[in-house]
Amino acid sequence: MPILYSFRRCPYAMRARMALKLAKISYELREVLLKDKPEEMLALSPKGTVPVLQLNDKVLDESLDIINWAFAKNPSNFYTAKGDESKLTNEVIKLFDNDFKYHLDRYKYYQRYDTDPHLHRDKCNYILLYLEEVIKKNDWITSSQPSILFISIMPFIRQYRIADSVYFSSMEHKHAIILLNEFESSALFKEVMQKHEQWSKEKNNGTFVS
Ligand SMILES: N[C@@H](CCC(=O)N[C@@H](CS)C(=O)NCC(=O)O)C(=O)O
Repeated sequence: MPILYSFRRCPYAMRARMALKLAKISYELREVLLKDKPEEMLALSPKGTVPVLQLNDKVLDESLDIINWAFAKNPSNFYTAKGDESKLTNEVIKLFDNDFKYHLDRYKYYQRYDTDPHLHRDKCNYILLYLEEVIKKNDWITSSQPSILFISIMPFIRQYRIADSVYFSSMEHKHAIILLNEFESSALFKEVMQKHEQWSKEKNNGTFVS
């Protein structure tokens, strides 16, 4: 059975858990605390980030690799991007993983980074306004079947909203607001956000997820 080392609130782990759920893959979930990572996880992936998926024949320690592996196993519950949609998916995910995440961290944790939060909040906003245009031209993104693009970027937009929800709701990016509401009220999101106690080898308290 695959083993997933995960941290509940990590956006990368969140999207990996959603992909496994959509692909109906059963696995053992081991909840990790980032300040107290288990040796077993570090032995598999010394870079020390979650999620890490241990399979029989390999270890996947990048969330997008986990998502693509799950999709290849069973794509039936995902929206399948066609032609240029795949290219757009990769471009937008890259924009969120790199630029949006960079500015989000400097907005949320401005004291740690010693930055101007408003400057970084505005940079995130530009990206959300760009996303508005992308969604307007590509209604498949709002398809009832979640796409890889949707599950990959929504956890970051959620973090952005949590940083200042009044401000978020007052902004121009209406499509992103609607999408986020759909995302947070979905059964998929609720299922992958269940709480689990920290895993340890001694307690052997992994959770069977199916
Ligand atoms: N590129 C990685 C990024 C994963 C990542 O940065 N995860 C964070 C948690 S959200 C982490 O594990 N950070 C290590 C730490 O804080 O010690 C992926 O997509 O899986």
